[in-house]
Amino acid sequence: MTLTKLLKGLTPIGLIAALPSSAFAAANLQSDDFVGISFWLISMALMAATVFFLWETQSVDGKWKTSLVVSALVTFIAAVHYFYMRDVWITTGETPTVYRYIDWLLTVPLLMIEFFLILRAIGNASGGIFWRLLIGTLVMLIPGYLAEAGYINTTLGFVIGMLGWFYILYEIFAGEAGQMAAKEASQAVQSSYNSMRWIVTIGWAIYPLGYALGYFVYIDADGNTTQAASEALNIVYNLADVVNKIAFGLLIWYAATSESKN
Ligand SMILES: *C/C=C(C)/C=C/C=C(C)/C=C/C1=C(C)CCCC1(C)C
Repeated sequence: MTLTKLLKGLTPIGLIAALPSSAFAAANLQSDDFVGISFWLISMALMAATVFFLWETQSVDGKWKTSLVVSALVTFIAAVHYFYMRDVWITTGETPTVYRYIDWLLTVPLLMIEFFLILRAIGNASGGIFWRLLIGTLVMLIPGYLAEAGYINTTLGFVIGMLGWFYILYEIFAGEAGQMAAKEASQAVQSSYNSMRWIVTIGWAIYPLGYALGYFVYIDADGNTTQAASEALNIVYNLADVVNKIAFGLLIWYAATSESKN
């Protein structure tokens, strides 16, 4: 039993520890490269969070185990992408757009599953809710990628992406999902639904802020982005990930442990 538990805890650590070596050769992190340092710190925090969430599945009741595993998958996938993004930034000084969006494309739908699991704990959540949230996610992320990667105009990508985000907000506040949550549910489930709303409203707002700094604020006289722009964009996206992946996972963990003990 103890051995199984130990293995369960050690497997993710071993897996994650082996990953940085598969990213390209470790570059030299400069002491004044604060964006690079933030990539480094957050990749470690994401690994630690993964191990923590997996470990804690042992001490929560059945329905919460899945939620914690999903939180762990989010931080795990992000940790791997952070290793690569960190190397891109440190070796080239460029914004790791492709890795960033592949990460989001995987982790944001997982967060949607997380929301759906919370809703299901409240009552009979229809599959339609999940699909609508997923469509909102794609409308938010795909134009963002196309714009950041230079395929479409950055204002156009921003506007369409914002519409996708507003649609998600509509769904969780006023749509079927919002109405379901207003119905009777335990204290812990209600509080995790509320945290979810806060995260999607305030936590997610940090991303378009980073985008705006990167493409609309720190531009030079010719309208081109500057070094300050890519630094602002990356540091703000990184902080947003701490809030929306690690802190959000901790909120779920808090709800799960408080409901499991009484
Ligand atoms: C773990 C990663 C998460 C939760 C990523 C979330 C990303 C967003 C909420 C991105 C939003 C954007 C807009 C609302 C406008 C267009 C630009 C984006 C893609 C940065």
